[in-house]
Amino acid sequence: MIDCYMASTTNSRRASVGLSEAGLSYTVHAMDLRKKDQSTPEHLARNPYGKVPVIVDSDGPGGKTATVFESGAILLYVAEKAGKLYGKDALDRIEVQKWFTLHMNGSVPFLGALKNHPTLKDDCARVVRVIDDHLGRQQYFAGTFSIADICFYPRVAGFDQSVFPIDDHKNIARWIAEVGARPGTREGMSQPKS
Ligand SMILES: N[C@@H](CCC(=O)N[C@@H](CS)C(=O)NCC(=O)O)C(=O)O
Repeated sequence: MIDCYMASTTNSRRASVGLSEAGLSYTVHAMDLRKKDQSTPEHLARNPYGKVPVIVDSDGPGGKTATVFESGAILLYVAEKAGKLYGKDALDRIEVQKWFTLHMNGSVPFLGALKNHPTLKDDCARVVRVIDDHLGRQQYFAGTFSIADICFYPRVAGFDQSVFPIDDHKNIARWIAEVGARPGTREGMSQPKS
């Protein structure tokens, strides 16, 4: 059984979309960040950083319980557990790893911080141009839909266009529409229900 501790945030939805797309069943525990659910002793035992998302898998490696924090680590865990979403072969896995790392270290933090740090506009424009060019050449970041797509999608779905006009980039807009129509992605994006 997998428990997913999450809130209505883009970081959290990276976890729920990953779980849904991997076809793993999970129970959502909605955390109220305003009430500081993330700072309780119970949650700090799951994640000493006191953040969401966190997943707890009672059937982890060797049948032991695995607790995973950081949305990127959660996606890697889910892909490995399910044997899905991690490239179609060894070469393609390298593509997944490159784009996953670029998103986690570059595009996602830049776009997330832009609203409060307008000086990041040039950095955002640069990385968005690279992403748009790439998605003009292929359907997904790697050869098949993967965690490289999932880690980026919640950040840009419904992105505030007045902060950055991401929808003006036609290949990214095409990719957002396609990924957003996937049943697993829709299911994950609809969490938490309450
Ligand atoms: N790098 C972390 C970021 C997680 C994060 O910042 N979570 C926020 C919600 S989006 C949070 O838990 N904030 C509550 C707090 O910092 O007390 C990840 O990707 O999981």
